[in-house]
Amino acid sequence: MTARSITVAAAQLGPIQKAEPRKVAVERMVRLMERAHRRGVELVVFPELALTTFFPRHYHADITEADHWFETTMPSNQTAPLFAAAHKYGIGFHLGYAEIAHEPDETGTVQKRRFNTSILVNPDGDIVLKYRKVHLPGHAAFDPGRKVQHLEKRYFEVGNLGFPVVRAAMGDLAGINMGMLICNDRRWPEAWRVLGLQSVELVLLGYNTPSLNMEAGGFEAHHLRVFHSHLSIQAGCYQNACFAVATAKAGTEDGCELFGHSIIVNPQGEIIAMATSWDDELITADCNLDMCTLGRTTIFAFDKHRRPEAYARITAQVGAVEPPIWTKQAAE
Ligand code: CDV
Repeated sequence: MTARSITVAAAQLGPIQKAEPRKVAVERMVRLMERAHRRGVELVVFPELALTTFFPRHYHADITEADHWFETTMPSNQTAPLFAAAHKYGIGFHLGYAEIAHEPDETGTVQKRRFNTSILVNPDGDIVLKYRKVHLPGHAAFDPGRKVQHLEKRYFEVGNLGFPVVRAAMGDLAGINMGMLICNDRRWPEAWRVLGLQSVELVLLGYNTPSLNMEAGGFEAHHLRVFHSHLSIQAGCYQNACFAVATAKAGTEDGCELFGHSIIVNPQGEIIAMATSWDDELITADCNLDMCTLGRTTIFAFDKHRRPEAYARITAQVGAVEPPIWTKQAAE
């Protein structure tokens, strides 16, 4: 029996400064796709908000002044070279970008809506999956107490597509179960489990994470930032028996340091490739998807061992509540 295998790449991007036009960012990405092709890669994963600087660090009192950071069509003239490169080299790609969509809101009224979005594109240029970030970190109003703003809650709505998984052809394989997370989502086991419950085999994930915790009231050591990122992704892969390609934007962008450390992880939770620079860098791995079988037929055979009747709090409650206080009388 031949293995179900795909060669994937995390195409880490070095910093994209505020003044850097999309054209330059796209040229850098096309160069990474050329390099990927030379290495036999079949699917390339770019970071979150890959076309511009991480603009939620910049405050605009009038939100429409931020519209130039968003894409209104995909592909567009500026992003078309990515689709052309995918076609030329026969590789798929994952792209994170800021999306403006004119769509009905919950009342049915068509509105201009803004999302932090990622798409999965096949070599024919078809968008086979779209995801909109659910876990938006940061704040909505300017915070004078912060050295660097993180205004995702100002510029984006919470994603309204859930956590979809699609089975689609990619590389030499007729079908791979693929899903997506965006940056902060990777820290939430609920998000991974929703993907796991759809038999995801490959999770595509882009991120922009500062080296310093700008919110930290107390001290948080530098190295723990990378540790927590890797810990979350490795746990997500192990507990859901899947691979992940997690791609960072790295280096000093608009004076703010992003820690990079892009990784590819297997269903055992092992890191099988890791970026070591803070620059444009391609890391690759051969993923034998048959490796997903062990976890999902043994320890994490969901159909045999999950106990949803004991998990009601997961969907019934948002914040944590205090437990009852133990007293001797009550215990008797
Ligand atoms: N872009 C992000 O979602 N960044 C968050 C930071 C702000 C903590 C992250 O979880 O990496």
